[in-house]
Amino acid sequence: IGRQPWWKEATIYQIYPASFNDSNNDGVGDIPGITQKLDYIQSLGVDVIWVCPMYASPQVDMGYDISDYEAVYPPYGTLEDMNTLIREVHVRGMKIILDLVINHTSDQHKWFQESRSSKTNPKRDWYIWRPAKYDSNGTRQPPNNWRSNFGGSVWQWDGLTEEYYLHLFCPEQPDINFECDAARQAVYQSAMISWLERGVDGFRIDTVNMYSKPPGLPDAPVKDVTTPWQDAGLVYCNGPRMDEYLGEMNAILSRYDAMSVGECPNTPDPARVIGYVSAKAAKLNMVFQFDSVDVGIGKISRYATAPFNYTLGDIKSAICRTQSLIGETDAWTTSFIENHDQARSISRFGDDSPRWRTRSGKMLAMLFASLSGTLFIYQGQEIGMINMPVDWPIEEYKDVDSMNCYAEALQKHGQDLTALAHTRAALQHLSRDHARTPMQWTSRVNADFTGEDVTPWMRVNTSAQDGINVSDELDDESSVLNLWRGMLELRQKFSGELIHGTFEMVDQSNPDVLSFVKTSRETGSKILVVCNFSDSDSRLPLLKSLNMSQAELLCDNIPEVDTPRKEARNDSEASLLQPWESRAYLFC
Ligand code: TEU
Repeated sequence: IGRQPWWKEATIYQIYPASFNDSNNDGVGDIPGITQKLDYIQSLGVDVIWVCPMYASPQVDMGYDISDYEAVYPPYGTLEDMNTLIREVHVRGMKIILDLVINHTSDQHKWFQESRSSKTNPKRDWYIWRPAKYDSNGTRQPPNNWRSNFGGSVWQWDGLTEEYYLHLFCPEQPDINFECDAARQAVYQSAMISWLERGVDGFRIDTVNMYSKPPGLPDAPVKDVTTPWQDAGLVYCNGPRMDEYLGEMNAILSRYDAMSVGECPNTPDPARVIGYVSAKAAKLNMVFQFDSVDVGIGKISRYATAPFNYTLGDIKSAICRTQSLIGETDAWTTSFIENHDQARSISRFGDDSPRWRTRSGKMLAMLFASLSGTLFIYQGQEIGMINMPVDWPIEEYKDVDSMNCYAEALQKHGQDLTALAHTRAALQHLSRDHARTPMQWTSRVNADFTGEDVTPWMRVNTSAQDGINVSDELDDESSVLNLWRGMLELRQKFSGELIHGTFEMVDQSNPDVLSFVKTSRETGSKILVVCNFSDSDSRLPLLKSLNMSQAELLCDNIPEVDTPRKEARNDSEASLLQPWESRAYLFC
């Protein structure tokens, strides 16, 4: 295999600055708050932190609407605080990556202010402006039928110069025109080079496959007849000049030995993904595919779904698709199930009731820590944080996506309470807000995220008082937190199997148990992982290819049940899996 790049065996911990740790008691997390917790993060076994946008921003989309790439959002701190964070990360032998959000800027960015000021402004072409179309009644219409990711049309009419501009997300997030060379170079300089010069070690690249728009901006096929605005993800992602732009960006990153992980939605074709992440292609080191986090979301739109609308088979095939990138090709992949855009995984794929939340959380940790690729953990995932309680009112939801979705439902269904209840149930299950409640450090009021007398920007989840917090879990050997620590150690010790190994799903048709074998390419040694995704007893799969009498139990999520039972594998009791039980066995 030769010398591996540093980012392959790294475990990366994602930090959402607003909700991580508030050092100055203003109710909002901040950069000094992150620096204070670096020892904690390192003690987990983490090598790299990824800090979500901390740039100057009007915060319409929590900092993914940037008004100045080279300034810090004042409530989070200063450039000096960033310098300190970068330095303190490096002192510990860790690395830091930032979010690179360049598909769009904020409408408050000076580039856009200039661009919108007149049709002849030199920066007019830095954004995507189009004239109106007129229908047979002479009514003004946007140039095409694309639906914005946050609802409504992607086109915003600008009265001053009487043209529309394109925004794939909020109207306050106008898309940059990557076809304009000057705009591209300014983006690279301001958003990338300025931070690489400050010492950051790479980027998580937002919406990485949306920069090149399809020529002519053609209409999307009509899937939803109840609205003029159609999901156009497959139309506007992966446009013809993507490889060229990513090649330019990769050339810059390579000069700094910096890593890249791109967010790659709407890309069902594995060949297209491999084109981004094969080493030879030299575009991106790895991407986040959406296969696993999209399990159970609505087909027509994200929240148009009933909770738990999936089978274990859907999870299995999602995992197979992303794991298959590592194998015959020189591509690399990622393992993750949470981030700031996803509800909590225990609430989605485990069971967040008090009875099973710890056990199912540990099972999910064993599963995702055993997959090949670079591992990402989202803040709070390591302590098994769960969704906001279902009895919280809609006022506790803050995300623009949730708000727009609810407003749309109100408009569509008015006083139809059943339809509204359906939307509310979908938000209770899937909303991005669940990932954004403050980090739970202790069981005290406000969980020590901020002072006890402060009103935090989002309400602290009451589960902090039920044992889901760092302080209680550090003291508890059988906590989700300590299982994650154990798994991160095993991941380093058995990196040949767990990080680089080949992946084989076994017992594929079993509707309750997910089982797979990881094999080291160097030694041939194998690790079998079994996860019972059900709240009743199941059985270990019968695998003719593995000699169970030679298996060594490496890790399991019910250590309180005596080990001899699990090791006496020839009797039938040993093959019994309890609800949500998971085990990992080594075969040397
Ligand atoms: O998300 C991009 C993305 O693909 C979203 O459509 C995602 O599926 C959505 O958030 C689900 O509701 C990135 C960021 O991760 C997200 O936080 C930003 O809001 C978005 O880009 C715009 O910058």
